[in-house]
Amino acid sequence: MHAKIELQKADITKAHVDCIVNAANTSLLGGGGVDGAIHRAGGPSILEDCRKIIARQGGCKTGEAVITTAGNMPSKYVIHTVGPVWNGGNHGEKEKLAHCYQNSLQLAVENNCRSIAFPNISTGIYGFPKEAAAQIAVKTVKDFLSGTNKIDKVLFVCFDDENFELVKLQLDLNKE
Ligand code: AR6
Repeated sequence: MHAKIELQKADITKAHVDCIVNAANTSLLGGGGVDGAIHRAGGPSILEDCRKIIARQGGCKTGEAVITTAGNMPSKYVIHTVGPVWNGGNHGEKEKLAHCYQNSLQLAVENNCRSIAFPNISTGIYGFPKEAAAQIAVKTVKDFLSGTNKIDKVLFVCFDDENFELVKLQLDLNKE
């Protein structure tokens, strides 16, 4: 594998990478959690870009991803992906969460981003169990990276200790 994977306990809006990923909702109009933090830190140009996307294609479906400016943040772009709402686990939640990571990485490559930071998509307001989410995040990112040399760095940015420890464990378990 060509790329480095790093883990941080931090605020993703401060990450110095080509693109940061937002855990958005299908409306793309903003919300709480990391979505609120990203819109606040980046400023109104992010919502302006979101409105253009809405005009073109409606919102964004669960598991899919779209790209906007990062406004005033250190990164160049925000990739907005919509994680699944946890609904017991028998409604395709795991597959949809994997699609979020795959589609975000694909969009990063298409936009010549060589470094990308992910938050723990769906593990806040959307209620996805954190351990399963960490497993899916690490496995999906590793699988993607094994098939490309167009990404140099993937950063997992965890906001809370529990996610940090769970992602750390998955990274340790999956060391080559
Ligand atoms: N940097 C990194 N991670 C953060 C930050 C931050 N600044 N702030 C929160 N987190 P959530 P979801 C973590 O609820 O579950 C929004 O209203 C947080 O600790 O932001 O996918 C959207 O508009 C958690 O681990 O996203 C949607 O409606 C992780 O980010 C809905 O929430 C995800 O928590 C999406 O829910």
